[in-house]
Amino acid sequence: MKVVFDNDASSDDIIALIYLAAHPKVTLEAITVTGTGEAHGRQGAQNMADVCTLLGLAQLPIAYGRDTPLSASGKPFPAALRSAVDAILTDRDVPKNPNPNLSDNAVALIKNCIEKNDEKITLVATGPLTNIAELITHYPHLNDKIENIVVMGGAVRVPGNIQALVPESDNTSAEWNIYADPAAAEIVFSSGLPVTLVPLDATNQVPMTKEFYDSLSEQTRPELRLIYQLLTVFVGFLGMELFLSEFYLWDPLAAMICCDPEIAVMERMSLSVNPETAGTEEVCGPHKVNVAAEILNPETVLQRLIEKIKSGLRSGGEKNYSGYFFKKPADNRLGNDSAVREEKDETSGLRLE
Ligand SMILES: [Ca+2]
Repeated sequence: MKVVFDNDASSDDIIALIYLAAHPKVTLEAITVTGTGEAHGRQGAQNMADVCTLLGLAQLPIAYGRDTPLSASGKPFPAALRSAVDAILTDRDVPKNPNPNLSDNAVALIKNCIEKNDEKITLVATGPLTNIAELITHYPHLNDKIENIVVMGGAVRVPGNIQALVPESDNTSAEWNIYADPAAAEIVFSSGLPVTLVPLDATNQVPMTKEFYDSLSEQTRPELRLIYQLLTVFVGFLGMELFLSEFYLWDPLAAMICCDPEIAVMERMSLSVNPETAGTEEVCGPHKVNVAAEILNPETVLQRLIEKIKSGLRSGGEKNYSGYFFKKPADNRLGNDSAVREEKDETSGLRLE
């Protein structure tokens, strides 16, 4: 499965990227960052380039998109949150990518990826849909080369999440990725293209658990340690109780359903975005999308996420990853010897630190 990962460079987008990079079914063709999401486009793209270095994908093409929504009514994520997300990798164990393959035209990058490939491309979209909507608006002749658009977004039969970031809002129906650019979401939902939507209805079914968080603290792989560090930021910010009740792995679940759709029960629905509220509503319409309505065995999902990442990383050679993690400068703390030390660690039970 050839994937372009369009995202907004927040913690769970990064975890989704780690999952996609490790999944044996997936070949990542490019990463695009929307300028209308949690991170600012350029900084978000640089951050994703840095994570790619950790994953051995230092030269993966990355681009960021326009910083204004297609929708006049689109609302930006709160400024303080955006600044925090821009700084998400500060003090993390992630090497800087000194020479990223970075450009400023996300839509052109997706277009080029689709055009150059004989195989159809799957778009995984875990931020506002600005880039994807622009693509399908300007280049409709490429529609039949899009295998699927897997979207994390919307709240169909459950409340939205605007008040989680803006408590004074009276909006109880919208989900942030749609709220930030409702017109873009409407274009995607009504496009007639194959769309798989992973809304809050699905992500709410996989709550964070203390056991999962604690188990990550035991992991020594740099990628898994990064996941632990990213989650620990939220534990520090929210406190453990709120972290466990309010934080979900929204974007990784979309990535998992993209790769293994059998973990969800899908319902076919026609959806429209309410122009007043940006809520995602079931309507009678000609085009239907696949909506992840129910997660099967939700209690196994978090462990499955980690196991898939671990097994994918172990077979890294198979995916031909050849970057930072597998050949590193000797003076870096994630240097060559750490892989050796880690292997010993897996057998001896010793911790790296
Ligand atoms: Ca996201």
